[in-house]
Amino acid sequence: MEQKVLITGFNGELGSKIVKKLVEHNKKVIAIDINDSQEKINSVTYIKDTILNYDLINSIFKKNYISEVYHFAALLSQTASKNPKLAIQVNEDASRNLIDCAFQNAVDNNYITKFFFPSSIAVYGPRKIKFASEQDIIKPNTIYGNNKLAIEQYGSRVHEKSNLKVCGLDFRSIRFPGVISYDTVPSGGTTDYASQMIHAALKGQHFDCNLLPETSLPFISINKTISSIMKLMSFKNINSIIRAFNVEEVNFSVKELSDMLIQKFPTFTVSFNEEKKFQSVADTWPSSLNCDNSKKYWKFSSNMQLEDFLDNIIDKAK
Ligand code: AKB
Repeated sequence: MEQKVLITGFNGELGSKIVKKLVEHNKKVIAIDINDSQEKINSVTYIKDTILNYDLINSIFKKNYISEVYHFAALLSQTASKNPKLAIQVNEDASRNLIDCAFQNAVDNNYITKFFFPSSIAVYGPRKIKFASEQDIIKPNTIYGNNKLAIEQYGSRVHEKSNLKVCGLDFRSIRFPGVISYDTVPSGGTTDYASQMIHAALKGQHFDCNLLPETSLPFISINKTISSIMKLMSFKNINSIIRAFNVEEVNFSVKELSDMLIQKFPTFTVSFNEEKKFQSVADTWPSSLNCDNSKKYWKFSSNMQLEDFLDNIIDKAK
């Protein structure tokens, strides 16, 4: 039977770019999202539905040889906090069902399914720390952070169970910091201020920031995000007990970003009006990340300076 790749949330910021990468790598893709595809690629099978439709998910695995899963369907931090019940249904229950289906189908057919899960710096907390390692304090105090941690832990347990069987699930995850795109402005996330500020500067618009100037967070560009996912999934094996890895390109404070943007766009203006629901979350997330394990186990690398990082995004966004 032909091997296929299942991707959920293909219309999102990450999913939409991963679909294209998978097609470039000649993969046969089944793509599911609650929204219609914004563009159609011939070799992709598009399904407009929700991952809460367990009968659909189960049938996809029953009818296909799913060799890889990329699971992007999720509610981000601020959206999750507004809809805690839906966040648990989507971010946890549906994710567990997807993991279970992938595992059981692979065991029944005696093969391994690689499963990529996008986790988040939201799993860290409750204190803000610098240079956080994967083994650091993991007591998130947001719905979203608990959702992500729950699936990291569940996927890692199923991965260990599969190791004993030599078939089943090969669970791999990245704890993403704020992702900054040159062509999309996300909403629903605590780190979204950075993308929103950059795009406001590009459009010559005033920006009213919901985080305090001294708030530092780690970030990664969309291009590095996509290349990191593809790199992590390209390895035959990741010989690590750690299954969820840190990645970071740069880290900066709100003021560092706004000062650099004002330097590049002299007419750009910024005001600061703290929104407690955003600030209270950002105050529990790390200021920066230790990526040594990612460098060691799957050769992640980055030596980007903030100005170059920003210039790359601005140049692509123009
Ligand atoms: C968010 O801000 O909610 C996301 C994330 C860091 O997980 N961008």
